[in-house]
Amino acid sequence: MHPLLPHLGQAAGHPALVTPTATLGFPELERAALAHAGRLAADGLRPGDRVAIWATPDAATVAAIVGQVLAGVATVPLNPAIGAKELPHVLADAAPRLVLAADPAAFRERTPQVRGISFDGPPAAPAAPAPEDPVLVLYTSGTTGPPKGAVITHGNAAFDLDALAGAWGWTAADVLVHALPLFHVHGLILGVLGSLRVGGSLELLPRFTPEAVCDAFARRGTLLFAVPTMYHRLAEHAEASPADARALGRARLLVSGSAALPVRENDRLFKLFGQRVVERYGLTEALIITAARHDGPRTPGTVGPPLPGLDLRLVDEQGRRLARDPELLGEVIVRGPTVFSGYLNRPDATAQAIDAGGFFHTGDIASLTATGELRIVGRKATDLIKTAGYKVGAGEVEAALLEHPEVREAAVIGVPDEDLGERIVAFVVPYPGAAPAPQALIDHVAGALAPYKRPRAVRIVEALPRNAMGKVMKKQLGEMA
Ligand code: MLC
Ligand code: AMP
Repeated sequence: MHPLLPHLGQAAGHPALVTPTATLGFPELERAALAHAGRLAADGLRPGDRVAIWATPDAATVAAIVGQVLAGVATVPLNPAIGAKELPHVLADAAPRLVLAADPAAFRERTPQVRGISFDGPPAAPAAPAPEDPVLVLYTSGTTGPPKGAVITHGNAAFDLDALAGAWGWTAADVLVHALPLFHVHGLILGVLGSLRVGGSLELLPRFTPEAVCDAFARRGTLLFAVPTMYHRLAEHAEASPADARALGRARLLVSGSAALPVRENDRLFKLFGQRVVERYGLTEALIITAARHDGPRTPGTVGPPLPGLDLRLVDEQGRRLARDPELLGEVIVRGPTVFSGYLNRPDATAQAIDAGGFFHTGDIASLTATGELRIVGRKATDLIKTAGYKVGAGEVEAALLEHPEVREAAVIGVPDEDLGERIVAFVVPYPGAAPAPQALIDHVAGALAPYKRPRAVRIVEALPRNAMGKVMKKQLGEMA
């Protein structure tokens, strides 16, 4: 029995994975995964090596990732829409032994070394990973600089998933529906590894549309994982389609996370679906650290209590622990088995993020309610933007804009948005005589980084508001936007 995926190979009586083109039971999934692992071993890969994979949402990609889990090889998932500037950085930093894709032809131009996933290897004997062995390297943005690779271990994932299964009564009887990308914690660890770990059924939708999600619930879904932008679009859809509202309302549990769900939206969902969405909070480096329970209070505006086994605290600017008092705001810090082992090749950044006591500093500002639920109110750094559930550093967008030949200065902010939570807006000062078209600059960022990092609006200005020190006053930009 594999320590992370104990149900693999067991006859469950229901499929492990359903996509529009494939249905795999646990035994079939294990066979495919072991054949892939065998092929990797025959190619000389050893536990601890890294393999990058273009994270397209299909059964072959999931089976390959599972095979890599069994082989003890760490997976580096690549966003299929990753930009031209970011891809070389990730490949150089992660230095994967192989780059794989379910459809290699689609990625050959960007990665000439890419290979197809093949399930014709001699079945491998699964490796027995230790809890501290890496399972995934997930690239995540900071305020400035290129994304860093967060190294997540087998132990991190197993502990977190068990805590969430406990909080949500998540069992083999559940059918999880998700349409999240497979290159972040939410879709890959919670969605894919979580469903397989509890032995449930995973219905993986290759692309999010409200219709496809409601249809999956009309057929057999019991559990939904989605970001607030998806819930917003589901609400818009359900208001016009009562039958779909009823289908989703029959869900056992609707879970929201990765970004703030406004109270007003939460109430709207409650009216539409007849049940309160369950919120949970986390981040790439510490996985999910708080969650409302299926049988506990679901207080709008809060993200539930800390998961059992984690030491979560609020600290003031001097690092002093704050008492549990709804009036006291502090930074969330957390210590425990879900905290990652560090950033790949970045001991400096790791030392900055994890203090001497082993606490990871999240950068999120929150208070604790009298009943111990976390209420997130903001972020320490204004230069981190959450848009449609994706984290984007203002600095990386500014750097991409500055590489455009017509851009002399650039400043990027997040502006509140009903659909996206925050919308990326760029202010650009062109070189004298230049007149860049806003759409050209938007396309430039979408191509250099990834479409989700593109500004939704670009304002051409003569100068940026700066203080006496020459620093751009982003608050003023917010008022201008
Ligand atoms: C538009 N597009 C462009 C473009 N303008 N492409 C290139 N250049 C341009 N200038 C394209 C987009 O690529 C996309 O293409 C289409 O237009 C629509 O884009 P969109 O409106 O931006 O997004 P959409 O496809 O509608 O997706 C919305 C969404 C998505 C909510 C489904 O944002 C999403 O999946 N978010 C989830 C993020 C997530 O999983 N976060 C978890 C992080 S983990 P095309 O071809 O695709 O149509 C974490 C920890 C935790 O946070 O706690 O969970
Ligand atoms: P990422 O690095 O992409 O994993 O994003 C992590 C960040 O998303 C956290 O630091 C929070 O700022 C934010 N986040 C995640 N879940 C929630 C939530 N339920 N409510 C508010 N913010 C959230």
